Amino acid sequence: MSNKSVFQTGLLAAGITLALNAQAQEPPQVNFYNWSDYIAENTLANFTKETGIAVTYDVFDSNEVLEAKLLAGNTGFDVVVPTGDFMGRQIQAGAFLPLDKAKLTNYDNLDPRIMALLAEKDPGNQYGVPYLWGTTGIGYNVDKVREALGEDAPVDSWDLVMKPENLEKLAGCGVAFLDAPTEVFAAVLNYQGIDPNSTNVSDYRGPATELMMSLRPHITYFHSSKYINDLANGDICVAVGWSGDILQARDRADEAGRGVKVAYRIPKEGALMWVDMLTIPKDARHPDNAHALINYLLKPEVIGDISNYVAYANPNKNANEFVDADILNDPGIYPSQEVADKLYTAKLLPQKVNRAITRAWTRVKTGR
Ligand code: N2P
Repeated sequence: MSNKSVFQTGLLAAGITLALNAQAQEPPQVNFYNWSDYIAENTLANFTKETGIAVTYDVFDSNEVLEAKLLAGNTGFDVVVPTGDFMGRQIQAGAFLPLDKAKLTNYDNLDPRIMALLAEKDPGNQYGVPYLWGTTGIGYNVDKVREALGEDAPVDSWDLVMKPENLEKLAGCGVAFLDAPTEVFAAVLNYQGIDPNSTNVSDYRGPATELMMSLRPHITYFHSSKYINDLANGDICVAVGWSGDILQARDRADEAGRGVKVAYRIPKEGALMWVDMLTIPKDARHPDNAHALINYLLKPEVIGDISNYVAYANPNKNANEFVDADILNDPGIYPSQEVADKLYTAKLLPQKVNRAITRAWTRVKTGR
């Protein structure tokens, strides 16, 4: 070997050593992609304090957005939070790493009834740990709805937002619908007396799209996070939205003290109940730290505190002692058995139905 190449080999070796050192010395980190308004104020800082793992935190408000990233791959995220039915189809697409349950020492805190329900979408609960759950119902401004529709306003029924003559009267004070096609179509089908998990493409293209088209002129916007502040500020008076988000709006309105009264109802005809899932993308770069974060979120006191902060129920059977009484006793968060019996869940639908839903939704949103 010439002197020159010895020199080069030496340089190369030094370079590799440097790179390895850099990797070893890279501060431990985890990249977490979660729903907006879905964690307590100090959760992540406390996790970092306890484990030394820094968290890069990013938020979304749509399963479709998360799914597009996951299926494209290379998201850069270590923990993501799809809703149960979306997780089911993403599992089939090979999107996740299986969980290493030996690393999840707090796993036994999970409620076995919820785990059994989830096993329909995740056989053996191999890929997902439930985070929080809630319902998709109606949030409203108590006074403005009374002004628009009178004392008999049907606030306990989907009639409030699915009868065009009612929605027309509410349009003046502002109406928001979630931009969540699978959830809104399920609510519409259920209202029409059709299976909310219909696998019949014509149900979506036909009656469900027709009803949405008749409501469309009275809907101010479709969006899945803006309605929290808008309800709280009195800028809209009705939202088809998520339980905890609407209850956060109620609390923000109360804190602002400007007399805006917000309420949430699970309509009497029934509503969608969903569970959001902690999962690890298959190409996650920090899978050990992802497990550490999930294990932290499985602690009763940690998830109890999150429920208090975001007004969503948790699936942790040992957390109730850490959850405030007004959260535990709120029927919009932990529904009574009678109401729970009317809730339905989203099943995995055939691909052709998912495509029909996407197309029908584009028609609904554009009004054409
Ligand atoms: C949080 C909304 C999460 C519920 N803002 C969606 N499943």
